[in-house]
Amino acid sequence: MPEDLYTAIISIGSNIGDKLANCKRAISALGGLEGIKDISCSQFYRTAPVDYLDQDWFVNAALQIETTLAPKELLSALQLIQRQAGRLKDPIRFGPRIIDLDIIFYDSLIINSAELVIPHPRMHKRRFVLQPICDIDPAFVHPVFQKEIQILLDQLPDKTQSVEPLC
Ligand code: PH2
Ligand code: MG
Ligand code: MG
Repeated sequence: MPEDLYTAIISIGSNIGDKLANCKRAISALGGLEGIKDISCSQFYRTAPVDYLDQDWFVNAALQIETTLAPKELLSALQLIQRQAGRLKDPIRFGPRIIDLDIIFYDSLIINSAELVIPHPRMHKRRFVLQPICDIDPAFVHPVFQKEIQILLDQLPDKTQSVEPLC
C-alpha cells in the first residue's frame, strides 16, 4: 500500500568553510535518505548574520521535499546529516555552523512540543528564510498567521537584513 506523502519546507544555511559546497553536500545527503524525495531548491543567497552578529556571512536557501517521514523522524534525519557534516555541538547560540537544517513547515501542521516547534518560531522575522521560500511557493499560507509568505516578506519591518542572490 502506498504510504502517505507530506510536503515539508526546510531552511538550509552554512557560514563555515566552503559554505555553498556544504549546503550542496547536505542536499545530496537528504536526497539519498529513505522516505525523502522530489527535492526542489530555491536560489542560493549570501546573507548577513542575524541574532548573533559577530560572525561570517551565510549561504542560505530553502528546500521543498516530499516525505513519508513523520515530523520527528524528519528532525532526526536532519540532525543526523548535521552531525555527519561535523556539527557536533554549538558553543554559541545562533553562532557559526557548518550546516543548519531547520524544518520551517510540514504541510500546514502546527506543532508545539519540547523538541520541535513548527512552523519555525522565528521564520517570519527572517528575510534569509522568507526570501528563499518565496522562490519556491510565495502563495503558501503560514498556518498560524494565516498570511502568504510573500506578504510576510513584504511586511517585514526590518528592511536592513541583507539577502543577495549568490552569483
Ligand atoms: N542562522 C542562525 C542565526 N543567524 N543568520 C543568517 N543570515 N543565516 C542563518 O542561517 C542564520 C543566521 C541560527 O540558526
Ligand atoms: Mg537549526
Ligand atoms: Mg537555524
